[in-house]
Amino acid sequence: TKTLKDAVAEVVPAKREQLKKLKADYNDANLGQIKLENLLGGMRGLKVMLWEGSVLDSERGIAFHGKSIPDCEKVLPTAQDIGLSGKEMLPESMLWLLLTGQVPSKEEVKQLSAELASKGKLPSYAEKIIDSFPKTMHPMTQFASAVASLNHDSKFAEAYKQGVRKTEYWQPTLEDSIDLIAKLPAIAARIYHNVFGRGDGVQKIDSNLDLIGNYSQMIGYGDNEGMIDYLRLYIAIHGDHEGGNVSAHTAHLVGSALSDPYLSYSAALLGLAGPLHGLANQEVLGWALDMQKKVGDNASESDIKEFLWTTLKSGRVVPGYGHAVLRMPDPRFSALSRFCDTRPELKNSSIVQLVQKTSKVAPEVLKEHGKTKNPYPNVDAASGCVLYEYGLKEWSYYTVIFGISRALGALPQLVMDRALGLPIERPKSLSMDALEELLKK
Ligand code: NMX
Ligand code: MLT
Repeated sequence: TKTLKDAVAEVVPAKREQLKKLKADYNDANLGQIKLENLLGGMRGLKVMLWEGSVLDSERGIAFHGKSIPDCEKVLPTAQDIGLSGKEMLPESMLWLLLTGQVPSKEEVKQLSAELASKGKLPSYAEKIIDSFPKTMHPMTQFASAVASLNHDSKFAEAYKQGVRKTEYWQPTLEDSIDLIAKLPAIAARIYHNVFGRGDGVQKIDSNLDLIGNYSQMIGYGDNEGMIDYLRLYIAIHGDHEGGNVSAHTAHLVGSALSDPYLSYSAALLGLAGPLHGLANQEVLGWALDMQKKVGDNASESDIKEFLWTTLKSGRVVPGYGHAVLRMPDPRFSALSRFCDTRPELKNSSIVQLVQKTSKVAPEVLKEHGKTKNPYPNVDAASGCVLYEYGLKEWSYYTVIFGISRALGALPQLVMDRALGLPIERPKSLSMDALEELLKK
């Protein structure tokens, strides 16, 4: 059975060759024009980043190395496949796919799970740092700070100091990335325990469990099969959403300065903590509960519409709706909804029902409102209500779970950036005066 490191080592020469050929054949090719509206409009649509793990199509949604979510659900090994219980794909399987472009065998996933378990314990200095945070500090601030602190042990930073060759940068980057992914559950669980008093408080790791089996155990859900499988699905499908989203892009940008994976991913988490990005899943739940208070159970469509209009007329965005790229309901939303349909405990939940009903009504309202380019639900519309129904009701914690996931995509790209020797990112900026001068010519 191949290790993940062996599998990546096999892929690197072909990727280098592909880049060489692309440069040789097309270095001067035009990928489109840059208009002023791109510069002023958040660079939407500009093809200016290389990202191997996934590509987002506005009409079809995300594809991980060409595989849609339903494709992944068919082929990626599940907990059952490695001798545990649970039918959803494992985040370990997604990580393998994102790093190598290949579907791992059951044995490879089992071995990766064991490797992550063996590396999952936090050093005591990191535990002390986490324990020193005030309980009132937002869990995402704690998460990003704790991740940054682990750069104390970075193998990449050490290797760089020792003068490692550029062609070998990817190797300690991969080691740091695997170490970090292994430790994210324990960091997240310790924060959960400190802030909300839940979970075992000691982040014990069982070497026979998968990454999320262990995480669930640490946050007090070790006996809840539904929740464990939900977390596996959630964390697998939030892993990557091509490169331009704020968190992934930030990891890539910071990493381009050869900051190690801990620093790069810490920065990514700080971007994920914004309400227009990952914090939206916390916002959705608060908003949906306000709606529930107002409209009650079994709300009518017109009550929901009225609530939506109240939100819009107050000048706020409807959280969980719209997207910078997608022009369709987010396939991740559909995958989570499908999960709800298969579980009786969720199907009958009033908050899950309200969220589902809202997803039928909101597009019409948002179309009538006329601003949003995409009136459909994104993944955040669905993710929180399931956690809430399973009893994880502390929604200021929800984005931390997203943060465990995004490492599965952002860190593999960092490995690839180093394997391909991509340069420091440094786009050109202009002032308005400079723009006027340029455009008048
Ligand atoms: N509710 C109300 N107005 C919206 C919404 C929404 N859900 N989405 C977009 N708009 C407005 C937007 O504020 C903008 O208004 P203005 O011209 O006054 O600035 C206008 O519609 C055009 O925006 P778009 O081009 O459609 O969207 P953009 O690409 O700029 O932003 C989001 C994308 C996702 C930031 C935006 O749709 C939004 O704020 N959604 C709500 C927050 C959310 O769910 N974020 C999670 C995204 C997914 N994730 O996990 O990161
Ligand atoms: C994501 O998963 O990063 C979000 O959907 C935002 C994006 O893709 O821009």
